[in-house]
Amino acid sequence: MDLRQGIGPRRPGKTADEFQQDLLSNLFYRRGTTVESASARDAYETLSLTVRDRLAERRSRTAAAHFATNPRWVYYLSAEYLLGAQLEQNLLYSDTGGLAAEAVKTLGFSLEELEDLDIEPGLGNGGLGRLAACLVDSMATRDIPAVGYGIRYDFGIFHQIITEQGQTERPDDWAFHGNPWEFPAPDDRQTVGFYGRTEPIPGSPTRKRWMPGEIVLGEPSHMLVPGYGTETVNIVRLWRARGSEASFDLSRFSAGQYAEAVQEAVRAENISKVLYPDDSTELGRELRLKQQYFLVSCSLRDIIRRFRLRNEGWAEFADKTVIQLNDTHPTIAIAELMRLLVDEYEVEWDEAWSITRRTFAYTCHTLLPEALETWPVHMFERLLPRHLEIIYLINMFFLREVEARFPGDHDRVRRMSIIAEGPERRVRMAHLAVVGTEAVNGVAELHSKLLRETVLNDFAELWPAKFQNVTNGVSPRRFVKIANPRLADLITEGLGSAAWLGDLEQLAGLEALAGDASFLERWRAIKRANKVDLAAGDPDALTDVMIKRFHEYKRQQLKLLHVIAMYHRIRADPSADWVPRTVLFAGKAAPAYHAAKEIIRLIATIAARIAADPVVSPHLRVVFPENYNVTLAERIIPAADLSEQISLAGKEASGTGNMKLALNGAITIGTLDGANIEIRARVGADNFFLFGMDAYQAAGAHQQGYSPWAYYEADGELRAALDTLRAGTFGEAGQRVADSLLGRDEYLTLADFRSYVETQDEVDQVWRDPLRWAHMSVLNTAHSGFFSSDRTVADYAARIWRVAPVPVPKAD
Ligand code: NTF
Repeated sequence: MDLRQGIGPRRPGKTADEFQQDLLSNLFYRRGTTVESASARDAYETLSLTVRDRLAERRSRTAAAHFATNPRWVYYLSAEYLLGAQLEQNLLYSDTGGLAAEAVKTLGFSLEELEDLDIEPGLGNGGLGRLAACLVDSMATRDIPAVGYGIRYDFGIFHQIITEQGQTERPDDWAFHGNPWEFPAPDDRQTVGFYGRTEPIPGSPTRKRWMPGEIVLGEPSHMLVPGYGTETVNIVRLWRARGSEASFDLSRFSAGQYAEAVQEAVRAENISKVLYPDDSTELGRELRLKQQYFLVSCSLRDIIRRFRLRNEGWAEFADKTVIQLNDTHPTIAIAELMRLLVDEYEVEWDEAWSITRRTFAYTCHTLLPEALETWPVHMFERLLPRHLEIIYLINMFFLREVEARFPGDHDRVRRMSIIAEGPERRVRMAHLAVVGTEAVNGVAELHSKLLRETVLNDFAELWPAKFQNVTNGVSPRRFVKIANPRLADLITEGLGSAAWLGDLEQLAGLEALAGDASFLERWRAIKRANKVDLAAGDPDALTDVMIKRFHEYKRQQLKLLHVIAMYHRIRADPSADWVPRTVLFAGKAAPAYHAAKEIIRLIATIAARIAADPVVSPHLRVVFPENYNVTLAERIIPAADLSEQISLAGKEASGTGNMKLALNGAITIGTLDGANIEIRARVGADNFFLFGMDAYQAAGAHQQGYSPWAYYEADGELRAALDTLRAGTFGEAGQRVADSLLGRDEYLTLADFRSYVETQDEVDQVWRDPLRWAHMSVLNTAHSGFFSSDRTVADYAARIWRVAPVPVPKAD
């Protein structure tokens, strides 16, 4: 029976009755329960399956269209995906929200109740992982044939608890109740080797045989990624590690050695146990490299399997395949593809290298030297002996090329080598990523420029055409329509159509309404209602939010110095006409990053102190909702008035929270860093609170003898804030934060303090004029259309991937 001959599976129906019937069938036949005994979770799972079926039907048409077209594919390799909760998005993308709300009533539940059971898979850390989720959404929305590959961690990013002691971490067993959105695909299981040794193959100078010492299975499952306003449904395929059958030692088990009997299987399964295992030990670091190779090895074999379904030979591989490396984590893929081609498929080295280079592209997401990954050569040699040999060969040919271009420039050769020499030789993954790819891009204009001028300068001189910029973007569906339905409705009404959700530049039409007093009043009322929902303080107070990972370069400590300055001012003159503010922090710190955790602890102390102070608390509140994740972001962003984007210029590659907040009408206070610059250029300098030094001023400061003490001496208000911390008024954490600021102040917090506080005073002045504020707010939304991830994906498609959309026909 050929399904494409018209005899296919029964299509899920479109009417309310059909939806209702499908829901009941799923409750009986797939959940195995009845209406009378259905729990909320039964109802949630059943609804999810009913919605999923509708997407699965679109998926089958997508696969058929892709198969018939044999297109060029995008494969996105990422260690992280922060997909967010699935139910609401899938209701929106399948246009079944209304049907679902009615149908679940018959089971005795409301849709909201069931949405609360929808857990987000926390398979990422921060911006990098959420960007991956926005890009796969937009690839499907743009009809681009794509698969996102990642790891199905058993435990995602930790669950954060905040107490007055600061942050504690609990494991996040996200799939404890199961994950109805996931399809296991055990037949596509892959085998991955580690350790062992290599052997020459007689008669072949470049081929080798690798005999791994450990074998692990990679078992895939996938989640559906529907496009918005289109028929395409792509997938994200996630690998989970399993021991092979041989990893269970029956004889030991029979002898009562139960732990020993399963130890090999446990070791294998540890590979996909947690996202970013602690890397403060050698074992932890090795586990991370193991994860990276595990992801890459499974994914490349799957990519080759898919290629071979439609093609023969290798001539077309690079024309049909582009593999995007999301930062350096999957960079070992370059050596792995070489190994597969040369050792397993017997392709000549030069041809294999040509294929490899044309297949990959690399996105760099940082400028911080400590975030550019390197691995000790000795670890590589033990874990991936064949890959190290291949990297040496790649490096040898590459350095010859450098020598030929720059004869006698030995220093350049040393700087550019993939292997860093020194007491401990290390493999520089970013260098491998630049050498082995066709395109390299940064994630905002400034970032791409600084990459070319600083960390990757030698490479940009060698291959200027390779370097590009693709400014990040965010999904307007998730971050406006789903997160902020009131605002989405007003925008749709104002623009006369909902087409902006698929073409965000249309928001520019709001400019015409920015002078309309009644529109501004409604705009304000929505912000207020969102604040009431968030329930984080007085809805009439200025809601000042700093939501992002905790890192010293992002400078949460600068925001705190401002809070302490306000605290002092209010205490000194309680009856003055203060602008009421709620300062909201949210975000996680890496468990081993002690300085960042001190800052969280200090925030918790200050928040409690202010709350207990009857003089200050009517005017100022500090709140710290715990466990920041996509779901919490969707509640905070619509309620924000002021968006804190205050990193030291030159350190934040892009930022994406800045875009989400501007899109929702928050006004940015920020430095000339990352995408802030592009936001300001679009929303207009008058609608953006700029402060601080620029990246070039910041870069020279330490060499020019920067002294935090000079700022301390010169600024009475700063001195008072730091003295309060030093005196221990806000506990030991405060003392340590002050010591760090007065010690080295790596991120020039004190240097930017005065400019920051003065700009915050300006913020207060504007806030006192509510219509002016609302006007600025509308203009922020109106001019944020550029920051749609649909535009980002269109940029990648045109300039880096060179892929064309493949439309999927509608069901007849
Ligand atoms: C992050 N990089 C950057 O710090 C953010 O500025 C940027 O918005 C996101 O990537 C997405 O591009 C990283 O997380 C990493 F890992 F590269 F440091």
